[in-house]
Amino acid sequence: MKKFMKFLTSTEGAVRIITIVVLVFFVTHLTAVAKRDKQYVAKQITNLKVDGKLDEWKRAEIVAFDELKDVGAGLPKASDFTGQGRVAWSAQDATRIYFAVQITDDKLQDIHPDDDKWWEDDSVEFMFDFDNGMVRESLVQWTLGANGKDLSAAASEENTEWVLIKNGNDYIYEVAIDPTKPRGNPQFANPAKGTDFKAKAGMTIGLSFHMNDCENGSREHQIGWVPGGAWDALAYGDLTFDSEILAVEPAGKLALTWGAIKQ
Ligand SMILES: [Ca+2]
Ligand SMILES: [Ca+2]
Ligand SMILES: [Ca+2]
Ligand SMILES: [Ca+2]
Repeated sequence: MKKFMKFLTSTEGAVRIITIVVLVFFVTHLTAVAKRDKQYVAKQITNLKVDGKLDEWKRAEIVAFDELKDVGAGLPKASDFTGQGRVAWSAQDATRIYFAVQITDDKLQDIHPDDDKWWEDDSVEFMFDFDNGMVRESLVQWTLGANGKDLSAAASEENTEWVLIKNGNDYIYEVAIDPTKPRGNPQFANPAKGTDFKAKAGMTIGLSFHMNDCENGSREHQIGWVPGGAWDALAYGDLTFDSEILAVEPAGKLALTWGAIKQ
């Protein structure tokens, strides 16, 4: 006992005890909160229409694509590249993740065929760490070409519903990705990851979404929501699914309810 008291009152003992208390605090308190530097809290949109009209997204948080990733000497001018994105989900459609991305880009580069060097054609990438492995091997990549057609990496007709509306230099992507459906390029399919994905309120996965802005034959910027390498799992943000419902199907459902009330 005396020995223990001596240990307690010694500097070394005190440091050890404080260290243990701090560690216990971190383990018990911090595992439930954000694991990564940035967090996006995705709310629900029921009956999403993938039509390029973003009415149902009005209340969703907008994040800027203003962080350089693998490529770029500095931030581009607004006219060269501007981007922003939103994320949502629905408990009624829980194997899919919804995205709205708006891009302004002055020159469209599309010089490679579908699924070939997609990072050197203008494209938006959605990358996930479904099981929070925080290592490269955990990551899965979807790449959607700014030509409105190319589906690359893990993206396939089966697992991606999307439209791209181009109006001059302005692009609107509306996208629903279903990681449980068959994947595209086998080399990027990473079939062990996310194939049983089902979102639920309170769940967190890793996300990076960003644009490859290409022109003059090369990729000039890779720029998105979180800084750091696209394949660096530690440079992702937390995507957390929240139960709040932002929007229901606008016109149709409302009209039906009103019709039912009137009868
Ligand atoms: Ca829509
Ligand atoms: Ca550009
Ligand atoms: Ca292409
Ligand atoms: Ca471009």
